[in-house]
Amino acid sequence: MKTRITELLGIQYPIFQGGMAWVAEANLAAAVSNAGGLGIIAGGSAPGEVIRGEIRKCREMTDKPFGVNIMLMSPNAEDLARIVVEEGVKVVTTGAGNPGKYMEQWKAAGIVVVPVVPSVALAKRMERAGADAVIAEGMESGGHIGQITTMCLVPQVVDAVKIPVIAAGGIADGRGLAAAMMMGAEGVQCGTVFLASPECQIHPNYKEMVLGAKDTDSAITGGICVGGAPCRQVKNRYTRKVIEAERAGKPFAEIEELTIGSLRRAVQEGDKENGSFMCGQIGGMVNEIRPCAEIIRSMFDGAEKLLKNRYSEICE
Ligand code: TUI
Repeated sequence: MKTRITELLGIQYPIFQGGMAWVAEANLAAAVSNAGGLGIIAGGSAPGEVIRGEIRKCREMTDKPFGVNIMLMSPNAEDLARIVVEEGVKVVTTGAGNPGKYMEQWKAAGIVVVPVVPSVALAKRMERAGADAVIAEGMESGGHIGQITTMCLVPQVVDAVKIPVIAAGGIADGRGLAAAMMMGAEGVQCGTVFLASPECQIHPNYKEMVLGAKDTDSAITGGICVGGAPCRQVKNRYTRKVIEAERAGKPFAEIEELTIGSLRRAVQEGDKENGSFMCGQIGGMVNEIRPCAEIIRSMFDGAEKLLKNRYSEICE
């Protein structure tokens, strides 16, 4: 499958692995890149030097392109913005904010910049600021989300900008990929499906939570409290406690106290009760552990068959 994204990045398949904080480290990123997609190391909230180490490790594990995601709400964003330049990273994706102030230094370094956008307005702003492409991420996604679904967001962003659009949120097989391409996307970004890979280094309990989740098993925290960031994860004691506190109108600081360390408790400790197991709504369809190469191959094989045959199947 050849699109402006495969051409721009020199990759075989137009699929990005989402920059999942605490999750997406060198092993996962290298596996996705070696399989022909674009692996991404998540900056998350880790110290800059830790991410520098992951970048160097990833380079040892693959000679293919890979990227780094910078979470703009994180205090490490400034450091990471500099480190990606120093380390000669080829692709930067951003999330949870507007990367405008870093754009000039990244473009001067020849970095391909691909911000995640939750709305048409931000997509347009990013195009004007010099972004090479945008990732239109629907609220089906795990983690920090916007308000619009992938089905509604992707075609509206495609119509609003000239740069390539990558669809994210709710995509985990050939059907999702084919649908995204039909909406005008030139690539996809997937997170949840890669959680269920042997190369993903999360606690085994996290994988169990994803494999066990049904379609309706995610909950959004931060959806009510003022100043909060809406965040989707698998329903458990943690989500019940946070949502209860929000509904009771508890002070922001008290709610924040509950959320601090919750992603680490999921990823590293596998604390099924008190962890935040970020996972998209498509988790209901992710039911087995498969290597990244197999995930990618089956998605593209499936999409290719659909895109070739579906018309004649339904339009006789
Ligand atoms: O960033 C994500 N997903 C994430 S970040 C994360 S770590 C975290 N943990 C707890 C609470 C919050 C975050 C977990 N998952 N996805 C990309 C994304 N970006 N989703 C939404 C946005 C976004 C939101 C607002 C992008 C830009 C934006 O701009 C606002 C503005 O105008 O500045």
